[in-house]
Amino acid sequence: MPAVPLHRPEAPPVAVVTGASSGIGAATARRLAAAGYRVVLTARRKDRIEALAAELAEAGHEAVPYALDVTDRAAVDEFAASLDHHGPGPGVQVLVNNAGGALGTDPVETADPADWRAMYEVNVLGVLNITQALLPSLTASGAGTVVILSSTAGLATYEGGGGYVAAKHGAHVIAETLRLELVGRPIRVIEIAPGMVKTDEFALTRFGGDEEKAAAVYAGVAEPLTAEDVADTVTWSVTRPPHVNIDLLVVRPRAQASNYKVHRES
Ligand code: 8X3
Repeated sequence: MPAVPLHRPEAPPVAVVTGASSGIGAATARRLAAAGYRVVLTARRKDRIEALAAELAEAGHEAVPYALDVTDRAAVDEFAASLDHHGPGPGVQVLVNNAGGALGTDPVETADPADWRAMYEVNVLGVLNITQALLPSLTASGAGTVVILSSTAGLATYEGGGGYVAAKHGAHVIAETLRLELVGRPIRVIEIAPGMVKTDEFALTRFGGDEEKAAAVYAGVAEPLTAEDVADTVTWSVTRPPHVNIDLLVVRPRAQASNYKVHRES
C-alpha cells in the first residue's frame, strides 16, 4: 500500500479507526470526521472503506482508506510505517480499536476451538498489534488517545458466550493494563463497553449468516442501541479535553438492565 500522507502544517489531527467498513466503526469514522479529524479508515474490505472515504470526501471531510487485517502483524507494521508521522502537524492523535466480533453461541462443553482462536485473534491480538504499532505516533502527538471498544461481554459472562466473553475480557484487561503502564505519558486509554447494539452484521456474523437467529437477538426489544449511539459515545469521550480520561463507559439500551435482563415486548 502507498504511504498515507498525514502531515501538512495546517493538517487536522488524525484518527485511525479499525473495522471501519460497517457498523460502529463506520459510524464512528463519520462522527470523528464531522468533529474535524482526518480519518484513516481501516478494514479488510477495501471496497467498503473506499466507498466510505468517497462519501466523507463528498461531505467535505478528509478520509483515507487503507485495507488492513489487524490480525496480520506484518501488515499492521507496514501500515504504521506508511503513516508519515515525522513531519510537522499533530499526527495520529486517536486510535479507535473497533475491529472485533463474535462467532457462535456454543457452550464451553462443545464449542469449536477454531472459533475461540479466531475471536482471540481479532478481539485481543488485533488490539495488541495495532496499539503497539501506533503507540510511538500517539506519544509523539503529545495528546494521544487509545479507544478500545470492548463490550459488556468484557465485564460479565452469560451462557453460550464463553469464547466471545473470554476474548472481550482480554480486550478489557488490555485497556486496564495499558492505562497503568502508560501513566505519565501523554496518552489516555478509554474503554467503551456497549451492551445490545443492533448493527447490520454483528449478530449475523455470530450466527454464520442465519438471519432468523440473528433477528431473535433483538426480538421485541423496542430500541436496541444503534451504531450511531455508540459512535456518539466514542466521539464524546475522545473530544473531552486531553487531561480528562473516561476510563470505562458502559452503554446499554434502556431496555437492557444487565447482560441477562432485557425487556422484550411480545
Ligand atoms: C455484544 C454484547 O451481549 O452480545 O458485544 O455479548 S453481547
